[in-house]
Amino acid sequence: SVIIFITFSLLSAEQNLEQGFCDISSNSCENIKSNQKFLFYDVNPPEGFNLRRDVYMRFAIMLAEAQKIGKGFSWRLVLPPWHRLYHWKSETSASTPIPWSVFFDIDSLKSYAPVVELHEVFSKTTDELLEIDRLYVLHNFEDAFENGVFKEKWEITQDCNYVDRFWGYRNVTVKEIVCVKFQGKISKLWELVALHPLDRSVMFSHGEIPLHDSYGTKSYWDCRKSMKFNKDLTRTAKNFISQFLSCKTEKCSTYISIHWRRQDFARSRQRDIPSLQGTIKQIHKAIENYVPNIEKVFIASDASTTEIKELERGLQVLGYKVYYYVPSKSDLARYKDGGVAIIDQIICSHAAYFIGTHESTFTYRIQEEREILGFNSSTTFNRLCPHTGKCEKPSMWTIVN
Ligand code: GFB
Repeated sequence: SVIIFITFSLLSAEQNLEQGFCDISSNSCENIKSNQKFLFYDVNPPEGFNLRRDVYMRFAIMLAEAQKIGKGFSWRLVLPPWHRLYHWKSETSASTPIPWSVFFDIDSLKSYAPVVELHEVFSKTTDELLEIDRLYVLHNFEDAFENGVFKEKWEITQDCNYVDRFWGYRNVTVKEIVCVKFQGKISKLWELVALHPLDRSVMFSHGEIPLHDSYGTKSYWDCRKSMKFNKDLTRTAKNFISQFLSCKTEKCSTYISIHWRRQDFARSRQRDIPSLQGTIKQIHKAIENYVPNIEKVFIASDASTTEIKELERGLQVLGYKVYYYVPSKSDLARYKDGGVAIIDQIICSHAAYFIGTHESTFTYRIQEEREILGFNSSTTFNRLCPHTGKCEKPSMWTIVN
């Protein structure tokens, strides 16, 4: 019976190993942990930085939740390097893929989910060549509703396109490509992973298609809290706040902040945003109504210098002091467009009052940061309104601790 027992436990460990699952209490776990499997993903190329942060959270929560119920211990989420983002226009962001550590505190990310940088995976490969076992190219069903009902489902299909960018790396390839129509929550992706239990590396393209398992829950906020920024970026933002906005505390009472989203957003969503003169009036009105003692206005924006100068002049005429963060050449080279945008977000997060742009994910991430900092939600969920027509209040996604 001893022999039978040993055979059985070896077999089950082997099966577990194959499936990438292990029971936390079993001895086989250590063995499995050393046999890591890698889950890669990428996102629709035109999507911006802050939507991508949300997609990261969906995957990070998928892995962290699987671990909580004692599954998926061998899987590591590979942080997809930042490469050629549409909104990043400066030369310093142009060609080389950027690791997550430039923008985020990796130890903090790791405290929530089992993540690794792509270069850490490369360091485990031979010949600096990475061959992913299977790539699932996700795409939407033509019609999300069947007889008016939204059902979670997936279906393997014959054809789909994958422009193999692999985050700008030429030395990454895949062995097999599978096209899948998918709709539903992200944890449903485990069903696809389970189709090929021997796979040790799996990739999902169009990672933006699967939905959050549970948006706004404690897990969501635990993950969100772990997305701390790179310490250097935080230090630079705080120095700016202290030097120009006269505040040395977490919650400042000395300035109001505005996220004024322009560029492609201003072109494609004209019905949701005010004109430049309208923006000036709304900032003035908000200060008068809610923070009448404040005279410092911090503007975060992707607007052209001409537009910003015009906004500044309009506010100065009304007696305000206007601030915006302009990186030195060396800071831009170090932080890149992504880091500069994060510095803008951090400065907005600490203000006494914040006004954002309707449906901009850049604004959403600032609102979350302010929830984490403990601001009263009424100082956070405010938006610039269009000149005419409806102006719905932003949804309040308040923190769950
Ligand atoms: O972050 P994001 O997804 O926000 O994309 P939206 C906007 C990008 O523009 C940011 C830059 O990641 C920055 O690179 N940007 C915007 C800014 N506002 C600022 C700012 O105040 N300061 C600085 N420094 N940079 C969506 C996109 O953008 O807008 C979609 O995700 C699409 O792809 C849509 O383009 C129209 O949610 O605002």
